[in-house]
Amino acid sequence: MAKLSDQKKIEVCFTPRSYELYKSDFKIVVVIDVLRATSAICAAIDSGVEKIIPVSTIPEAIEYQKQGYLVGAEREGKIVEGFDFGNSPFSYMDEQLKGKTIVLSTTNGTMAINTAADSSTVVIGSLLNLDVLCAWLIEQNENTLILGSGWMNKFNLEDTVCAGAIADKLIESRLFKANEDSTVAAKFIYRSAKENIFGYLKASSHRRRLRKLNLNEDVKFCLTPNTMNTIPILRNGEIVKLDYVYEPVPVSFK
Ligand code: 3SL
Repeated sequence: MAKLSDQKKIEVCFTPRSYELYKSDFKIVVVIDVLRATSAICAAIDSGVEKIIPVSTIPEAIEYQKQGYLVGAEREGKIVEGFDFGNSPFSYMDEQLKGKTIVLSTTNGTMAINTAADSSTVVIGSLLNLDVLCAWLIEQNENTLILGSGWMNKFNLEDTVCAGAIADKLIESRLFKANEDSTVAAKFIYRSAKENIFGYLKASSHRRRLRKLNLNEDVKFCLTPNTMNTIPILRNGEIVKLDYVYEPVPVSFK
């Protein structure tokens, strides 16, 4: 076990608006928007999309579209009229998009990514890449902040479950410690949810919102942990695939 004084910090910030309160002293920021922006980004990069440029506003997205870029734009769960895609991970898992650059603007997720862009390292997390991300974070052994995208700067449950899963694994490694109650709360919420995340989130506001839009398949996909071994990373304003080889521990040795 690392000496207590050598342990690195792992903390959770629930919303982009609180980021200023947390951000000092963290070398790595993990941005999550489980439903659905960061899950869609993980799926896209894992499927061979070369780059994603996250933009916060629709006018910025329009500017890129005028320059001929493929652009995805989502607001309140729906595709914004006139754009190529919305925010469904399935739209980005397409052979034809291999090697392409896509510009993406979503209600909360891309804004959270851009909020954290001043940090020296920003990586994209979701339940889909949970284990690979935790393995990489443990190897980096740096103070790490998990930034949840929330919903319009309010707390949300699905990002908290995912943040709690990451925090729990890092704390279990004994190389990391948490001081903030947000991190303690996220860890306990994850532990209550982990046996059936889909069921646990049944009453959450965003699951209800997406259910009304008939997007349950997207939700099931986004809430299934460890379906990919890809970590997207923000470099100079563009999200690309981090070069990292992950060797999962076989279940029998866990
Ligand atoms: O808020 C966001 O960035 C989106 O992920 C919301 S939605 O899942 O596409 O509705």
